[in-house]
Amino acid sequence: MDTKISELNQFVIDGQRDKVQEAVEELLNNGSPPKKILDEGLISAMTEVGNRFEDGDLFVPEMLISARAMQAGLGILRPYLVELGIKASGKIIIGTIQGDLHDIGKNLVAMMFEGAGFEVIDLGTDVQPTQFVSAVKEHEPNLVGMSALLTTTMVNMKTTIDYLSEQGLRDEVKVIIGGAPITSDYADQIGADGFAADASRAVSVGKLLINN
Ligand code: B1M
Repeated sequence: MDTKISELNQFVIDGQRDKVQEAVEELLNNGSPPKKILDEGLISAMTEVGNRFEDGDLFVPEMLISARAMQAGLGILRPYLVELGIKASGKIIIGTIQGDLHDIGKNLVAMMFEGAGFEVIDLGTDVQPTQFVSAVKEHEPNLVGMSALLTTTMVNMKTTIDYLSEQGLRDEVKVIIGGAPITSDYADQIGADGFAADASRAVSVGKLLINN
């Protein structure tokens, strides 16, 4: 990895947003290929952040700060990637389930997917089953991600999965769920394809589900 790219990598890990932006601009000005900046500068840094989080060496606030720094760099890089027609690793529609307004964890999951090179369509909070279904029809994602923080709203995940089936879309997507009250058993019980306990594992599970 060249020096500038490894510096960028470290700025993302350290969550230095301004430095990340400057480094991406400098790399682009010096002719570094946008795909290399994405893969070696941003995505690999977020992979490392995820690994450190899973090992307990880094916590949610630091992961959020890194994710925001990564997003700042991605903001500069995005037009170049669009121009090159770089294909995302996958597409995920994500939202906090109907009746639930908690979005800190969901946002983190969304950012980690973005950091892994996914196209992320974030439907926000209090997302009705009909909204998930419309979004699947419109965007044709590989993955649908649902987050719930309340025992009273987690049941709406099943309603959403059932509605996807009713609309003939269940086989078109893999469904991954998470949030504080969610367990792997619950995911099995309601017919989800995957469960993850945290944002970093959500990406690993999502990639496995779509064989990526
Ligand atoms: Co609320 N709240 N809250 N709250 N809130 C909890 C969840 C609660 C456990 C607090 C408590 O009583 N101890 C409790 C739920 C009890 C229960 O259902 N068993 C609770 C309650 C009761 C409520 C209200 C009903 C309170 C009231 O009004 N009486 C109300 C409900 C509003 C609503 O949603 N309709 C309410 C409101 C709020 C605030 C608005 C004040 C605020 C939310 C702000 C926001 O999100 N923008 C809030 C907060 C902040 C919390 C706590 C304190 C923190 C949640 C959080 O952000 N954690 C929470 C207590 C707690 O969890 N300790 C609590 C940090 C975040 C990074 O973690 O969201 O778990 P988390 O996400 C993790 C994993 O779960 C996982 O990855 C994330 C990162 O590693 N994950 C996924 C999450 N989604 C995933 C999706 C995946 C995979 C992994 O795949 C797609």
